[in-house]
Amino acid sequence: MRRASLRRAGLRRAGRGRVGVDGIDLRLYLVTDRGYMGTRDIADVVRQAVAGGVTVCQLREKHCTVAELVEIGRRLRAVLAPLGVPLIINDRLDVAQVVEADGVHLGQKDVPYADARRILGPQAIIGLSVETLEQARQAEDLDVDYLGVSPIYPTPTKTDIESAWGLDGLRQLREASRHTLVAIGGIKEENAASIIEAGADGVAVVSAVCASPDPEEAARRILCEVDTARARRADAAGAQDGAKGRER
Ligand code: TZP
Ligand code: MG
Repeated sequence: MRRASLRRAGLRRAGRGRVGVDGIDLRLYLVTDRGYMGTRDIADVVRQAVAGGVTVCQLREKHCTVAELVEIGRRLRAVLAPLGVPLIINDRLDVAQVVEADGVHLGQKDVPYADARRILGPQAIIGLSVETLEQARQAEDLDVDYLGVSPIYPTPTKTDIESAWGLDGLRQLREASRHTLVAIGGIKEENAASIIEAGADGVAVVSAVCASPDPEEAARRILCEVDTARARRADAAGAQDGAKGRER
């Protein structure tokens, strides 16, 4: 599904600093919540957020029927596919299939990863939430496209959580996991850079963009923080490699 969507877009987003496997750009991952959007239409908010630089979008509407998810999913796909921005569906493989989304995001209590991969196929983007190091260790054997590090900080957007990773937990996870890490939970412009510095490859946001009166500007500012921190990290890694080279 993913390749088809990129083909439809007719572009590969060259030069945007892709993150993740197989060309998926996971730097700024928008997760929807209409509860934050007031009377605004979800497709308009998503369109604006993408104009600000959102690189991937997950449809996550906990209070919708399946029929509503399909209807919204189709509309979001029509917005996102021409722009080459992948659409991921939270939890539900059936909705992902019906709307021809690019993939699905799974929690620990959803359909097991192996079944999702078997059903959706090798091209699908499949992400998995991890809440503990133990879950991350189990995910080492899985060919997931990314791990959702959930949550970094406690957040009113999702309250059924037992603990939060914090920056120290994220650093530990970075050491322990081979996967691309997308951090989520309490992330906003002010703390995005510190989360990248602690080892995340990208950040996922709900309220920081969905509740903003200007989703485009909100996304732009967060992406700027992410890119600046990623560039700093790359420079630091380059300097370290250079020092090692001189030692030899
Ligand atoms: N999973 C872990 S935290 C979270 C989800 C869906 C919600 C994050 O919301 P916000 O508003 O970006 O803190
Ligand atoms: Mg779930």
